[in-house]
Amino acid sequence: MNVNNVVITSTKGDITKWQGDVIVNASNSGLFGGGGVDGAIHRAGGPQIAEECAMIRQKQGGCLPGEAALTNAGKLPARYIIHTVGPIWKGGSGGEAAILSKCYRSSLELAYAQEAQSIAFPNISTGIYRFPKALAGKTAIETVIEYIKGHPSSDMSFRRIDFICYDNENAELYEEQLNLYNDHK
Ligand code: AR6
Repeated sequence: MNVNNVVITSTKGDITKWQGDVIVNASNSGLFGGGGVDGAIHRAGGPQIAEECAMIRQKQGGCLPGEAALTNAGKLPARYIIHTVGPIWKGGSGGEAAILSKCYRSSLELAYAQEAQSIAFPNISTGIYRFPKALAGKTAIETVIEYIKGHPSSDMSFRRIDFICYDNENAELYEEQLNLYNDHK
């Protein structure tokens, strides 16, 4: 779909194969690397990424949930990795959706500061952090659309925002939800 000349897509696949300016990583507060998409990004990108994460850790002590930090992309076919920390799902009454929304906003702001034209997001928090997939997808899409609508085209570096879904459930949810927004535009 297209919002103010920014193309928003969802694709099923592996984010480490994505080519563009910024790949977003679903990291942890210590930026330590881990399992899931974080593990895949560090494995495919090589040790340069973890080295820069260690420098950020030394300087600012990592990231709180909702925040984001930028590193090199190592061997990956992108210019940067933005590491954001999603909320751990604890039933929903702890502001998890607001924190998840902040992850997408912080990442877009950081990417915009690098004049990124394209950015790829995984389905943050929907794996090891157990955030319900439907609510996470709705939150992600709404936040991205709001961000674009809140910035005039002259103040917008992005041409393309891609959601890369790894599992079938997320791929189907994103396709459905993007179609829904398209129909109601
Ligand atoms: N490409 C795209 N998406 C992927 C890939 C991939 N290669 N691999 C997994 N996913 P998760 P979280 C999807 O668990 O829930 C780590 O240990 C996966 O299907 O990676 O935010 C961190 O260090 C799911 O939909 O991240 C943290 O400790 C989505 O990525 C913790 O996990 C997110 O799942 C973060 O948990």
